[in-house]
Amino acid sequence: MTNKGLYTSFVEAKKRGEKKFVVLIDPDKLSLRNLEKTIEHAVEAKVDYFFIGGSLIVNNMLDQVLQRIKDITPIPQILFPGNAFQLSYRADGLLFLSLISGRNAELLIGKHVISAPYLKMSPLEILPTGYMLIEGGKATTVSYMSNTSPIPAQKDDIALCTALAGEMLGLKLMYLDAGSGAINPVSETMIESVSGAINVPLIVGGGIRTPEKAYANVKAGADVVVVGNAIEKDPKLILELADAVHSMNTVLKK
Ligand code: 1GP
Repeated sequence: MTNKGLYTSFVEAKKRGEKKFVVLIDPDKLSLRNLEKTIEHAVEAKVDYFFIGGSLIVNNMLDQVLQRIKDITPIPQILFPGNAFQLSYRADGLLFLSLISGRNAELLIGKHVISAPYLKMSPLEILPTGYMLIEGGKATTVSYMSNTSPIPAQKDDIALCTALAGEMLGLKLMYLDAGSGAINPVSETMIESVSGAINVPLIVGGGIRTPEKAYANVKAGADVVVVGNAIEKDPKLILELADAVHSMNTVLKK
């Protein structure tokens, strides 16, 4: 459980108003050929972090994917685990997720108790994260697997109070997620409400497909934008999405 400076990098960027773009890689969904292309575009686009994870991970690609990325680029790799088995010392950090939008005790604290001793010995930087599932227009794997209901899409006030409570409990990052492949991504009004209420960095993902939406999210207050699905379909999109998020940084410098 070492300090690799990942959390500091999120906080320092937030202080400077600098926005970060993350490529989410689900080792289940990606072919090795697509992985190479994805890494190539990510390096070119100056992507800030990789999140690596999926709800299931039924193949044995996790270590291979982590190693392959490491061989090519120093862009930090953060595990975004769908369950307690998705751990690897090859990554740099781990989002230690507490599913605070749900009421499943196992995903609020139960699984964490089981994995804590292992993580304590690991070289991973642990990033305590309040994970909030927001209704995104279709049933998601996370919702089904976690046996929890998402926060209704229009209930900005519930999202705000949940994030506030998560921050008061000491969680260091907040993640608003409409779920992978969501039809409706998290709304800008919800992002604005939540980001205005908390001090910790805010991550937003789920169903983001266009540079316009990525830009609208950072403008509304997201500190970090995550895209997975759209990039799996078209790795070239990484460049436009990263540019859209990072263009906010140029605006701020002026
Ligand atoms: C899902 O936030 C991520 O957990 C990314 O979602 O795959 O829809 O981009 P997409």
